[in-house]
Amino acid sequence: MDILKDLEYRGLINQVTDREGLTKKLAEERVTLYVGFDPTADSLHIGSLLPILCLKRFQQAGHIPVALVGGGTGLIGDPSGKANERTLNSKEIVDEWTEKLRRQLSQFIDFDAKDNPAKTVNNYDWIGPLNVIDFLRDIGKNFSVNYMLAKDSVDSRLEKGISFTEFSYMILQAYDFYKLNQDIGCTLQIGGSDQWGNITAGLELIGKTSGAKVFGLTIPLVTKSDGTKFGKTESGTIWLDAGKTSPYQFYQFWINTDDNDVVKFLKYFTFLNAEEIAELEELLKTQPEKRDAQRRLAKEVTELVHGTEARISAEKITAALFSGDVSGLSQQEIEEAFQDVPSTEIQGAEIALIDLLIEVKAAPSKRQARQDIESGAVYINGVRTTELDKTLTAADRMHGKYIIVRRGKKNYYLAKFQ
Ligand code: 545
Repeated sequence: MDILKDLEYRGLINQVTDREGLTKKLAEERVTLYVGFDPTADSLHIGSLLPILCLKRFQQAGHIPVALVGGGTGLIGDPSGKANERTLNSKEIVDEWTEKLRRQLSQFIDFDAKDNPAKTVNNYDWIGPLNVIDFLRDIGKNFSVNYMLAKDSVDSRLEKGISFTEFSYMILQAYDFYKLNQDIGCTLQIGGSDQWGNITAGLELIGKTSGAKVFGLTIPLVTKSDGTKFGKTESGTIWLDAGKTSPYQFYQFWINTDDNDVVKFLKYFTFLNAEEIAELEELLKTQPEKRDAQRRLAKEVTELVHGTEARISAEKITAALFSGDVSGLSQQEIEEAFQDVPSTEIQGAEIALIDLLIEVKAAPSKRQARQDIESGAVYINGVRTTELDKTLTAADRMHGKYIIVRRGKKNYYLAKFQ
């Protein structure tokens, strides 16, 4: 398999330092490549997913992926793509987040592959022990301030200001590439397009010291056709940690992809091949209302990140809320399904249906509540209920705890009992 051809097909190549040379090298030998992730949060988010999946793509093509966690660089702060100076986090926090990211990254690459097992490294291991005199003499001497000022990450900050700390960041990332080249023969660094300056700084340092031949490749930053930022919803960032973004929310994010973006995202975020993607593209054209492409995208990515069981459960919740038949949902599935939906704690053992509709804010007044019940717009646990003076008892609760109220086609409310 020609990995660069596959990346090209997927639209995953932004810039390459020496395309021809790299194509040849990848065809001739097993290449060790790396991507770095700084612990700027306690979890990776879907912005990190594209480079992670690229590591996986390279591994599937027989190469050796290295995921670097920036336990050292995370203490400094990369100015690339950032309009403002970052606030520094404490060493304890950076340490804790480094470990969390390392564990998260590990789920995507294969450490037991026979010929090309993956590795994770932490750049604190070599940046931590560096002493300032050696750093300035042995590494710093290879960079002219003029060269550094010309980098986008610095140039774009000159007006607002940039600390010496962040200004120096590129030298540390360059040193990482040098170290990984020396120690484990790493010859390719990849990253998002915002990393081009830091990656080429590595080539500069290696070129001036050992002179080894190394390569850099960037992948595009993900954009959406409507111009809004990828990876955010009203409820915030889409994290890879199931405790921060539930698998159901994660699945919803993907299934809501715009028709104009879904083919691009299938290429970016799944391992489906060109034929399978072409089939889905055809279905998108002929029967867009079925949303087969979105459904497949959500399925593939949720499974990649959260596993089969969580994916099946997310599909089940989605189908239940869509059809209205919520009776088969487990306690955990109800909690997940209604995480973003108004839920109300109800005191007492029994409650009149009319009062319940008001309590959960499904109706603004008793008059409206009555009207909704009579017109058949009200469903309790998925069952249409037209009985005006119905009282709900413990027997009406799902799992002894919940009553799911629906008004109309898709307005859901959750009542929670003690
Ligand atoms: C550090 C040392 C190295 C090589 C790379 C680095 C990290 C790099 C950087 N990368 C970004 C990042 O974001 C935080 C993710 C965790 C919450 O800052 N200097 O660490 C992103 N990166 C992935 C892609 C990126 C980039 O992890 O490269 O472009 C996003 O798509 O912004 O030796």
